Amino acid sequence: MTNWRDIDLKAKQWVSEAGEIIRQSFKTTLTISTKSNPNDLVTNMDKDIETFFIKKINETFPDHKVLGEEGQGDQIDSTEGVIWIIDPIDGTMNFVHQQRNFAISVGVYGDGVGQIGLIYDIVHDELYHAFKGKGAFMNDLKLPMLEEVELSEAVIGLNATWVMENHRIDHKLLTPLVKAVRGTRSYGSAALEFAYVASGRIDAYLTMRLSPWDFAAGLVILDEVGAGTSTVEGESIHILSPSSVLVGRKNIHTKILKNYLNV
Ligand code: 2AM
Ligand code: CA
Ligand code: CA
Ligand code: CA
Repeated sequence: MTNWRDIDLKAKQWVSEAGEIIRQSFKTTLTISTKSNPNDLVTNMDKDIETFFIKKINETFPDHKVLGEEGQGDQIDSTEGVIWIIDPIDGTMNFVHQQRNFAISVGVYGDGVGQIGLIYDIVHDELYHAFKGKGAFMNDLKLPMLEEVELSEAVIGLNATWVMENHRIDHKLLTPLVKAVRGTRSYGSAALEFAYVASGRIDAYLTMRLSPWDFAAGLVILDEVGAGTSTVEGESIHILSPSSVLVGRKNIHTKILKNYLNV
């Protein structure tokens, strides 16, 4: 039988150690390169931190699999077994430009079911964590279940990209939503946006293109506070596939799907 408590302890220990490595890296010079386009950045630290996790996991749990953004983990085509889904640095552009507003994101799934979610905001020393069925926390503080708010009093996480012409969504759909809400924010780290929805700092988050390592941890944490989570088509998010994502307080999630995304 899988000992999820033991996995949780180790995951937290390694996230904390990885955070310290990243903190130390502020004193050194980063090597920065680009991936899919000139604005898609990656640094030596993204790769080093992913390698750090893979080494620890392979040594301690040789039968577990790892899926990481930088591609040094396993080739995975089934949700069977224990899979660690890791984004070593989520918000690399912020890491490079601001040295803040980025996080380590670690989700651990068993046969496709999210069991552990950790999002660590290193600079603020804020660890958002959840263990399936045991609630979500920010450090030692238990996060309350999310309550309803009026859309007119909601602040939503939304990148300006999706309100301009783009090939993923009819941008005209979102203009009325931007008008209806109290305000919009874009933090540049999907993991932190999930953590902020979970902790009530924002009321929803909508984005058109994320990968498993962006949402694996966030979805576990959001489940524990009773958030609504789906694709923008209102379907459930598949844990191993790229996806659009809409998460938020249940009533806001439903309202955005029905009244703005025409689901
Ligand atoms: P990353 O920093 O780990 O790459 C930025 O808006 C958010 O979207 C970040 O969480 C970023 O994760 C994520 N993202 C996903 N795909 C991306 C891409 N192709 N280019 C830039 N950011 C991407
Ligand atoms: Ca990236
Ligand atoms: Ca990411
Ligand atoms: Ca990343």
